[in-house]
Amino acid sequence: MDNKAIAGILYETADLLEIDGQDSFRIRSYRNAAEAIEAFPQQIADLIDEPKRVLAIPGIGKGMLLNLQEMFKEGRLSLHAEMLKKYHPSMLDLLKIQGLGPKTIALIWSAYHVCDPEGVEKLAQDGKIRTLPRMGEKQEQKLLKSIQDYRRIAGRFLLDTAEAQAGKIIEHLRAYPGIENITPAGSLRRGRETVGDLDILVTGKACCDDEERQELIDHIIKLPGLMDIIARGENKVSFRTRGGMQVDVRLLSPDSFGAAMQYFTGSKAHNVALRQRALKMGYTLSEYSLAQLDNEKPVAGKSEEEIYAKLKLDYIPPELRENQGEIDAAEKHTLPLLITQVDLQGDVHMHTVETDGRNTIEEMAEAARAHGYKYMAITDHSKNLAFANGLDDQRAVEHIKRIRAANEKIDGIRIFAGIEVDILADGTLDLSDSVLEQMDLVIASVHSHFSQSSAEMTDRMLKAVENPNTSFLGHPTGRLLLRRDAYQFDVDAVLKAAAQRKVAMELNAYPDRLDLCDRHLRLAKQYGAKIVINTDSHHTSHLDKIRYGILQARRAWLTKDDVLNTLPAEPFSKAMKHAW
Ligand code: DGT
Ligand code: CA
Ligand code: CA
Ligand code: ZN
Repeated sequence: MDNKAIAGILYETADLLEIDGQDSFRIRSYRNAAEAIEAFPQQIADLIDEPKRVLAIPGIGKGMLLNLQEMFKEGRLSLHAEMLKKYHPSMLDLLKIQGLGPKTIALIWSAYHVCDPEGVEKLAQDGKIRTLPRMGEKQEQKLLKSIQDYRRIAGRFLLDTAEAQAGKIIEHLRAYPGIENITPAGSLRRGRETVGDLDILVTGKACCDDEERQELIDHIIKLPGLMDIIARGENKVSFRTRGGMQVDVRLLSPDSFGAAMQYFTGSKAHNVALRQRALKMGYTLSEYSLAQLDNEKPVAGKSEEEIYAKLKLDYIPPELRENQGEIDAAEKHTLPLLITQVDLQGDVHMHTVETDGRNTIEEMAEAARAHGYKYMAITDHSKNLAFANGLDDQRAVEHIKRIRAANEKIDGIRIFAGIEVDILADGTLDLSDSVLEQMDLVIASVHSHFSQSSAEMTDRMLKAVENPNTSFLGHPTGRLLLRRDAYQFDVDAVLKAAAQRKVAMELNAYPDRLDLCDRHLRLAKQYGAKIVINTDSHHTSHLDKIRYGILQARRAWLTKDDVLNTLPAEPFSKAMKHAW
């Protein structure tokens, strides 16, 4: 169990205790422990045999230590299981509905003994929610919409979660004799912002013989963390993991591996278009091969490259396979040379212990240098973000001095002094102009008043774009994937204004954000707005998450030239002052 999984169970336990009406002190102890573990930089699994080190984590007492030990030993927490037995596991589904907290769930339960999304939806449709204490027609309508949203996102996973799960499967199979290749296909390979189920393709000698295949499947289903088997066949097994993710593993002979990669990478829309093209050229394309239409003789199948080549197309990178014009472009040899991770010369959005980060300036700098970056920026929060201990004018100026001093001290990387300043409700920035002017770069971000009207939010963002100190807008739409929608505003208007003022747009690579999204990035490029790709790291380990941003940039057809932090330090710093 990793920290995220442990924290998840503790959060759920806290919520269940609250539904159960238990005392607030006990509830808080579970929530505090969950927060502490979620943010803890080391894996608890590595410390669990050293109780002293676990107890040294703030928020973890003796009782919580026993809980953690139980979780590692039994793979479950008995209190959590008890509560789910007392109510019903569907309570956990209800808790995932945005805006439906333990208090309301308890209210619904005590009035109607209903605890599943469908049941609550029915109650709302029948007007039975509005009659509850503290509820009304408006809350009832909001709840109905939240249940619809929940349906849309349920069963999907963030890219990093999906990638980690794929990694575990690859690890589990790596040493198995007779396997040549194990690779994820489907939406994960295309880098889609969320993943439904995992599609894993396996090939090698072990996949060529009926008996050996069954032995391999016997091994696959010994995967740690596998919960139940959904289907098992001759060359395929589907199962669910404890985290609720469905995985389809397919075993393929090397002759058809390329065809299978092509087919199972999708997208479906891309495949349909490609198959039509094949038919027009006298071929048939399947998951087994590209073959002659008349005599069914295979002409390609070992690799994707040969399939695209036979179809007279340039190779189409997986990220582009969404039937958004890529087949035409591949035919005309006009596919863009997509940006890659090595093109990036710096990461310029990160936080330190001065606000809500976990590491110092020096630690972040060393980690960024180890990443191969030529420059970076420290961009802590401003005072409006009180819970993050944001900087006021005076602390911001002192922080600039610390950043400059670190830059002097540390060789091999240039450290820019920056800030992530809040865009206040009226569109002004949270710090004085005289302070912002001293920064090498200023990220302007919305962190509050998300529910303003679209007109107000648009004005607010336009005002931030017009502020001469703004270098780029941070996570411009504010969405949190699978959790919170983007706030309402006129995206086109803001992108156009940004292009005109030479204010850039961030592609925040943090897997919960991926903001701007691929569609908006492509729009930004159309309008001539430039992009900066950053991790928004709050810990040195987060710098790795840049790859999820690169995937989205590639899905948006972006090249090196579209992204400012591919520039060397000098021209980049000028670009942060609107000169490019
Ligand atoms: P997901 O799982 O919802 O994140 O999205 P995908 O793209 O991974 O979709 P999935 O798992 O249903 O299927 C994996 C790939 O297999 C898909 O991208 C294309 C291919 N595929 C699946 N079903 C069909 C189909 O009916 N027709 C065609 N042409 N391709 C299909
Ligand atoms: Ca899939
Ligand atoms: Ca699938
Ligand atoms: Zn932010």
